[in-house]
Order: sequence, then structure tokens, then C-alpha cells
Amino acid sequence: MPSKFYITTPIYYVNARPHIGHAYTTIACDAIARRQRMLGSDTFFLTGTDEHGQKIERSAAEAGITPQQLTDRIAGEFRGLWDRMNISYDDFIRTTEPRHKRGVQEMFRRIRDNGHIYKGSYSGQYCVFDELYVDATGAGAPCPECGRPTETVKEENYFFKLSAFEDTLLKLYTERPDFIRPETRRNEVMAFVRGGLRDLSISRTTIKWGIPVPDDPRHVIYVWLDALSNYCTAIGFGSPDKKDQQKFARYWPADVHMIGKEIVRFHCVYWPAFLMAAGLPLPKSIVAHGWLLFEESKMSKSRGNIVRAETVIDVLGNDALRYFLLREVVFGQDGSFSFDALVQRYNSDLANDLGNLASRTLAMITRYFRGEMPYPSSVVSRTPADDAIARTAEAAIASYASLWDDFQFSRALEAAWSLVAAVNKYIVDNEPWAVAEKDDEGSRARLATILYTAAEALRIVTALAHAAIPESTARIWEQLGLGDISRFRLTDLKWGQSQHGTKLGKVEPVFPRADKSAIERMQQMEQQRTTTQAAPIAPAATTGPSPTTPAMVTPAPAAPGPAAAAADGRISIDDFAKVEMRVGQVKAAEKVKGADKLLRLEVDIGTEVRQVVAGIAEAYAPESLIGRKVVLVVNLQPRKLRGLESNAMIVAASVGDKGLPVLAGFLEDVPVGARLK
Ligand code: ME8
Repeated sequence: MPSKFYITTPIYYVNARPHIGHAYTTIACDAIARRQRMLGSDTFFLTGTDEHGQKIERSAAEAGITPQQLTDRIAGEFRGLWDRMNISYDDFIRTTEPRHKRGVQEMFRRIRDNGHIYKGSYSGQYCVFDELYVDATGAGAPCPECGRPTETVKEENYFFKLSAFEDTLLKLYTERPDFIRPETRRNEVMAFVRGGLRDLSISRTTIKWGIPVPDDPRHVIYVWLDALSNYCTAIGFGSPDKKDQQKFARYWPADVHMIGKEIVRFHCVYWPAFLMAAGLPLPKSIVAHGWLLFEESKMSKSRGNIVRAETVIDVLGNDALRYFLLREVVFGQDGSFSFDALVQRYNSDLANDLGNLASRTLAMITRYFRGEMPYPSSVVSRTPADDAIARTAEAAIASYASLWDDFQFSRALEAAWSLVAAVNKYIVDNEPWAVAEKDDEGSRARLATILYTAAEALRIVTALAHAAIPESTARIWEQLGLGDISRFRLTDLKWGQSQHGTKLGKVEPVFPRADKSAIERMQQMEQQRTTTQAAPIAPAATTGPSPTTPAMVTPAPAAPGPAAAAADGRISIDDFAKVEMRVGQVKAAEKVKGADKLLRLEVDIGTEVRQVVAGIAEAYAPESLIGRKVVLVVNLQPRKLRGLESNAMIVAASVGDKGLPVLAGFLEDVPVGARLK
């Protein structure tokens, strides 16, 4: 039986849409889970949404909908985004599901039956944002965690005897140094516990949106006890079903709870105490990463400085976002996100380094060896440089594994890319294109060895990087003629496994270079997303143009997504057919007040005249457009820009460093209303 590996993300609150801070944790867990699967572990990867509590109750009230409506919508957005990002989660738990409710009540019962719960009355301050009881005095006193004003809570509660766990917890942190990672967080937690623990109120009577306390339904269970229990309830805890019980026995305790640093206390103090009180084993490790910063502060909805994962993946694809986050951010520390750094990293490491290695190696094998892996003689025409690459590759395999296991993703990828750099240099130094010019047998053997060496190194980097950038590496693997990479076991990876004679797959570029307009497009999309999604809730909007589509200068509105794109980002003809593009003629045009980039147009599309708001003011004077024929996507849901309803999207190329729009048009005369197919 293979060993098991159980990893979890935090379950995200549904008071806000997902942004790349959430994507960061989820991507890190996904990459870890994928590598574990490649190593042959029986892996279970859990994510989900945290749907109860005062914060959600209030957000729903503010949006004028029921908490259930709010949670259904936002949970759908999280799940939809993870699906679109190819996140390989095995289960998605929602805390409003019956299986969770049943499990949380069982958790409460066990803790109570073991004598760790008593009834008392709480009078003190509560921070709704953090869902945390805090030591502060006086109405409105600032929360020591987040600085927001706290609220006075005075009610009868059930209390958990947290104070009794002080010594046991300290013993745990000392005896199991890997329980909290990294070290800095462990030290903080130890200092906090040494400072003394107070009993914790674990029920509320003044809120309704929660799970009732068993046998006392006037109370709902404190949202953090409810939320933390998801790690157990999702794998069958509290279920009467035998299969569920076996599943829980198989996967619990979790190997890794991955979290952001702001929720360390809940996971490293409350959670182990709850588990000990319930008589359950403790997770093996709680790993806290730092924050993703944007414009120098933590990316968060309340600060309004968020970037959506959709924006990046629409323009550069999933792997660009994954690679950037794993490579650029030193895991455990805060890291900055910027579109410039993202594009720079993408171009240098993916488009240039790996992309070039793949395309030139595979193109030369196609050209000089009819697309079949050449035979590398171990004797004839061999040089020390060939063996040096083999040694570099073996070293990269070893250091990648140890760095990755230590959650040092950035350094692990750096190790793999040092092999890429070495092979690219090897190719330049050995000039296979010049060797190919010579006709003698020795040169032919030399050429075979050089290209085999390059291809073998490419295979090794591809296998190593697969967990981090699964889509592009799956394509390179196929191009190497190796079939489905998910069948490959990393435990087998070593130098020299490529078989000569293997027929390459169809060779195509995997990382198209991003020009500067990519940055503009992302900024523009982000700006437009912020304006149109300012309202707290709207239906999920997780689709948009693929990296190769022309720039749409009026962005795609929120619309139910088309069928999921294939793993390589391509869509079917049916997906394309859903987009109705027609020729229109501009009848009126004017600038939009207060918006430098926007024009309001009235466009005749044959059957009617539509109002369109388009971001083309920097490139076109309004009067120059009157009478001009343009291409419009006409079957998009209407959307508002600067208070004006836009009823179609104008199609344009995005050109030059600034990504200026150039309107699509025709050389021949075309009738107004003609459909583009
Ligand atoms: O805390 N940088 O949910 P949440 C990095 N429901 N990671 C970030 C981030 C940023 N700027 N912003 C969010 C909750 N995250 C609770 C958890 S678990 C039983 C309950 C990630 O929606 C990071 O993982 O506020 C952080 O811990 C989590 O999202 C917080 O998500």
C-alpha cells in the first residue's frame, strides 16, 4: 500500500471573491500535491470555503441577500476559479454542507464529553473581521490584530478550557519542532502561549448563521471551531458510514495544513488544543507562508489593492502565474506582486530559458534526425562537457527534492533552472548547427550526442518542474515523444532514460513571448474588473480571452463561462461559435467625461443601433470614427462603465509597447451586420 499524504488549504471566507493571495496558497498546495502524486503517494488534497459566522451574516445583509445566497455564489466562484486554474483538489468542502455540520457537532460533543467545556458568560470585545475574542477594553477599542474597532459582546456562552492546555502545547512545540513551520512562526506561537492562555468562548447566542450546539440549539458553535473542523469532517469524521470512517482512519492526521501567517494562532494553538480535547491525533505540520503584497501592503479586499488570478491567466496562462508565485516569492516571507515583475520573470525563465531550450533542441532533432531521439555513443565523439551536463542534471534532481521537501520552492526551481542555463550554454558552446554541416561519421555521432544530451536534460527539467507548471510541461513531455506525463513516477527519474529512436510528438512553441502590451492589458483588465465588480457580490466571472486572442478593448463582462479550455489552453470550435461577432458602423462618437481612455459610441449593427463604451480614446479622435466599419462582439451581457451601459465589445489589436488599440477592419467593403465566422 503506498504511503498517504493529506494536504489542506485554509477554507476561504465567502465574504470576498478570490484574489491571487488565495490563489497563492492554493497553487502552493496544488504543486505539493502534484509532486506527491508523482512520487507515488496516495495523495488527498482538500480545499473549500468557510461560510458561517458574523462576518458572513453581515456581508449578506449588506448585499441585501440571504447568507445562503451569498455563500452559494462565492463558493461557486472559488470552485470555478480553481477548476479553471486546473487545481487538482480531491475534495471541496463547504461548511454549510450536512456532512460538515454533523462532524462539527460530533467534535463539540467529544470535547464536551471529555470534560473540556463549561457554561459561563462572556463580557468583552470581539473583532468581527478576525472572528476573534480579543483583550481590549471599552466599546470600539481597536483590535490588537487588525486595528479595526471591536464590538462589545455580552452573552451566555459555552467555554473551552484552553488554559488547561498551556503546558501540553508548549511540550508539543518543543518535542516536535516541525509542528509549526517556519521557525519564526514557531517562536511567535511559543511566546504567545508562554504569555498565558485564557479559556475560550466557543458559542454565540446573538448570531444565527452557524451550526447549533448539540442539545442546546439557542447557541451556535464559534466559527473557528466550526471552520477548523473541516479538515476532519471532509474526510469522513462524524459520519456513521463505514466507508467514511475508513477514509478518516486512512488520511487523518493531515500531513500539511498550509496557511497564511495571519491565522497561525487559530491553527497552532486553538486547533491542536481542540483535537487533544476531542482525543484525536494532531496534524503533522502547520506551514505558514507570508503575504503577497501589492503596492507595498497586504493584498486584501478591505484595502482594495487586490489583483485577480483571472487577469493573469487570461493574458499569460496558468503556468505563468504559478511559476511567478513559486519562483519569485521566498516561501515563508512576504513577497511583492507586480505585473512588470511577472512579465519579466515569464519572459526570462519560461519564454527564453526553458522555451528556447525546448524549441531549439526539438527542432534540431526533427531536422537532423527525422524527429527521432538520436543515439548517444558512450565512446565515440564524447567530450567531458557531455558528462558534465549529466552530473549537473543528477545534482539538480537531488537538490530539487531536498529544497522542495523543505518548502523552498523558489530555490528548488532555481536548482532546476541552473540545469537549463547549463544546457543552453552547452548548446551554444557545442554549436550543433555547425556540426550538422559536416558530413563525416564522427560529426554525425557528435551531433547525436549533443542533441541527446540536450533532450535528456530537457526531459529531466520537465519532470522536475511538472508539479509547479503542469500544463506546459505536459506539452513538452508529449513533444519529447514520452506520452502522458501523469504516468511518470519521479522516483524513477535519473539521467540516461531517454530511449534512442523515440519518435518526437508534434513540436510547437509552448511559451509565446509576452510583449509590453501584456502588462497594459492586465492593468486595464484589473481596472475594469475593479470598477465593474465594486459591488460586493455578482455572479461568477471567471472567463476571458486566451493569451493569443486579440486585445478586446472593452473587456468581457461577467458571463457564465464557456466549456473549460483544454489543458493546452485551446478551445473547441463550439466554444468559438458561441461568440457572435458582427460588422457595425459607427454613427456617433464622443469622449466619456472624466475617463481619458473611454469613448461612447453608437454603432449600427444592422438590426439595431447599440451604445458601446470602448477604451480607444487614446488612439482615436471621436470624429474620425463616424461612418467607420468596426467589428463587435454583440452577444455579451451588457455592462456599465462610468455609469454608461455598454452593449457590445469592440475588437482591436493591441500594438506596441503601450498596447495601443488598432481597430479591426476589412480591405473589401462589407455590409453592416455581416457575421464573422
Ligand atoms: O482566514 N497573501 O479565510 P480568508 C497571501 N476562513 N495569502 C493570502 C493573502 C495574501 N495577500 N490573502 C489571503 C480565513 N491569503 C479563514 C480560514 S481555515 C480553517 C479558516 C490566503 O478568506 C492565505 O492562505 O481570510 C490566508 O491564510 C487565507 O487566504 C485567508 O483566507
